[in-house]
Amino acid sequence: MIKLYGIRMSNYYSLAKALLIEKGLDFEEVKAPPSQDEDYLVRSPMGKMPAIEVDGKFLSESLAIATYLEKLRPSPRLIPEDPFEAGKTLELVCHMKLDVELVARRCLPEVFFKQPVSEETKASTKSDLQKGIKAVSRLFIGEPYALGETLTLADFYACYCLPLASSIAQGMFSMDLLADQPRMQAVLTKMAEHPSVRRVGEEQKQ
Ligand SMILES: N[C@@H](CCC(=O)N[C@@H](CS)C(=O)NCC(=O)O)C(=O)O
Repeated sequence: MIKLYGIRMSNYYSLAKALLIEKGLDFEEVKAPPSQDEDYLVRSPMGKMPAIEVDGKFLSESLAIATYLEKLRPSPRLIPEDPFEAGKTLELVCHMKLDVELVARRCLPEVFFKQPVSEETKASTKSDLQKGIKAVSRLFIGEPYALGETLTLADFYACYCLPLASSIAQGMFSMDLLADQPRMQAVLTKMAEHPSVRRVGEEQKQ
């Protein structure tokens, strides 16, 4: 059985968990807060969560995990079979991950843990975040899902990247990151009711 390492409050742990549920795979959750201890780094070389264990072997990075799960259990398909559409899905995933979530994360210590970040960091975060959300907006072209009529991996990344970035933008800059993004808002509303995502949310409260 697949083991999922991390803690439930993590957005990327929640994403990996939602994908395991979506794919109908059996898995066991192992509580493992991030650490730089050697036994943790064996599972996840940057000491981050999530990581999974399969037959005694480890895999970290949510996108690597998502790719593995897609190959392991192709149905329901979350990365389109068409090569170009598959590329477009991963393109959108990468921009949400790298140009929105990861950028907002620079100010996470101040917003969530009252650990001040520098004025320089705040300024670069604000401008990079505005650029990142515009980039994502250009690619977020579908309805009712991010890329059209079919649910894809991009919808899961939207669900677990955009709300975190939005809370940080609100807490740090009083900025409503999604104010002019009705498509993103509609996807977040739809995904909040999606069964695997709901289960993750319910179990997070336990
Ligand atoms: N690129 C990684 C990011 C994972 C990540 O940022 N995890 C956070 C929790 S949501 C973490 O472990 N942070 C602890 C740390 O940075 O030391 C992925 O996609 O899995």
